[in-house]
Amino acid sequence: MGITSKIIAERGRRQVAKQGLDPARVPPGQYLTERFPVLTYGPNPAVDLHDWSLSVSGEVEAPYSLRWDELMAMEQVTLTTDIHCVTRWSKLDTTWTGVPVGALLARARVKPSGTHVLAHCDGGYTTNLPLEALLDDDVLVAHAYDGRPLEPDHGAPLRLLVPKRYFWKSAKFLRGLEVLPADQPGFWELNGYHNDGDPWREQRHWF
Ligand SMILES: Nc1nc2c(c(=O)[nH]1)N[C@H]1C(S)=C(S)[C@@H](COP(=O)(O)O)O[C@H]1N2
Ligand SMILES: [Mo]
Repeated sequence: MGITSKIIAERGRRQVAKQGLDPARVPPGQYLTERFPVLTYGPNPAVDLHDWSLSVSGEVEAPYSLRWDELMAMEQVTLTTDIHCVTRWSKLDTTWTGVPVGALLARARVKPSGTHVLAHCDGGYTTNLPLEALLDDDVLVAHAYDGRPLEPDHGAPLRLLVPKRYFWKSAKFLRGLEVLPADQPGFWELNGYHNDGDPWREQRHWF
């Protein structure tokens, strides 16, 4: 760990102690923020919900697309979780509503050949994850934050939420989940971010 991350880690530990929180909730090298920083590469897309769909494609028996009303008709889940950005902020107890990605993938019937998923976004952003990472209960396609529809800056109308990975894996403006027969790096993974991005192992960069 470098000197900067030591200082930040110390700051993080002091913050949790002061607030009576369990220090084990803050991954190494992270500090806590009450704000909700915005990190987007490029402009927010203009989205018309009448002309919007989410596709599930690739190594699946039954590829499909959902319109907005169809997605909203699926069983909805609200959960509270911590999020961790590679730029070192963590935010505790964030509350999200959406549909578990496991349910979306099950509906498409993933073939045995499907091992990874590339998330596709409006504007061309992509990010990759192993299939099993998306089957966790806490992984959603989320359309609401804190009981309110997502703001454009935070990925409206729909974003991925993958709390166990650094937040760049939580793709905003989500439009497609492509099941792949092999791993394929996404936008930031091609630009130096770690392929796996586990905050607990500080997998920030890989070159
Ligand atoms: N489509 C898209 N999704 C994205 C990004 C992006 O640039 N485009 N940035 C990622 C990064 S690097 C982070 S840290 C989070 C930031 O989410 P927030 O702006 O809601 O905090 O979104 C991720 N999802
Ligand atoms: Mo990020």
